[in-house]
Amino acid sequence: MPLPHGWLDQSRNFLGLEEPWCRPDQAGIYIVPAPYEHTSSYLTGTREGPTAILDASRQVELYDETLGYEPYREWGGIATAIPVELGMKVDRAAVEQIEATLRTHVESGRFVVTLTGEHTGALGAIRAHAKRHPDMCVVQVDAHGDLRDAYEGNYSHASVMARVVETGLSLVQVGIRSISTEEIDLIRRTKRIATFFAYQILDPSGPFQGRASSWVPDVVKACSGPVYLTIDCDGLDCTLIPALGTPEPGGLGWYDVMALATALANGPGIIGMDVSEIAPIAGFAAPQFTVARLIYRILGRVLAGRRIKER
Ligand SMILES: [Mn+2]
Repeated sequence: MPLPHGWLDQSRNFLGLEEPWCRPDQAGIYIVPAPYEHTSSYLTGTREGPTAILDASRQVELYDETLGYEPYREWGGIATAIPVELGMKVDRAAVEQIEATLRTHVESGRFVVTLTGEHTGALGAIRAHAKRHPDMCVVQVDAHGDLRDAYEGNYSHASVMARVVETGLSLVQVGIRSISTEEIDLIRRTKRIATFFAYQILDPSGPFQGRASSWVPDVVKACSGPVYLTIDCDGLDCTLIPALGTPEPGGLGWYDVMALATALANGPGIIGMDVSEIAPIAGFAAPQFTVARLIYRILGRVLAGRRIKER
């Protein structure tokens, strides 16, 4: 049976999965590229990020030695949708298009991973998930607060989390190390925002001594419900992932982000996620490979967390 229209085959899908493991009717996970880029303020190219991640993902090992199985099989497969068609849409219209497309995927009950360009695209995915999971909270891994009220318009990568908080959702920020006075004021005024600055959690001389085993439990405690995880890749250290729209040093390492994802999956649970802000560097695949591997490893932890709760 051919794949239904709208889904990518082994030559282009996430992990290069063959049939039947890439079929949307049986897969427990949907990967949805939404390559939006309009307001990138420094380096451009994030609209190429989703395809670069898909390309690199085909080199990711399918066995997860930390779990002892191949997560894609345990999920029933992973189906990859064709990219959301944005045409010339920008700002509100683009976000609404992403939300409308994501809504149908989320309503199917699958675990949905959105691959977007600039972080703004995540807003549509977050709104689509909030419709189905009104009790969810958003955990944001990011170097930037993204809480400016307006930055080159209301729909920008620098104000995307201000739009999220306006919808009434709680927000937990992790790895923040580039933020304005205006955003700090908003954090102080708003009870629904908890911010874990990079200097507090990652600096060995800070209050948590840079140990994930110290700060991760506090992040989990700050979560008010099941978690939607939005990963702006610049939240990770820019030496680990240098292909970014706005690179910042001093971010999370591989084992930091894995410790966080594992604790969230085993605790409040993760109900959806997105990844953004990869701006590929020609001839340099390591950043997008790292992101592809991160996504796959997190998908394994999400499933392992659900199994712990089912016991
Ligand atoms: Mn950022």
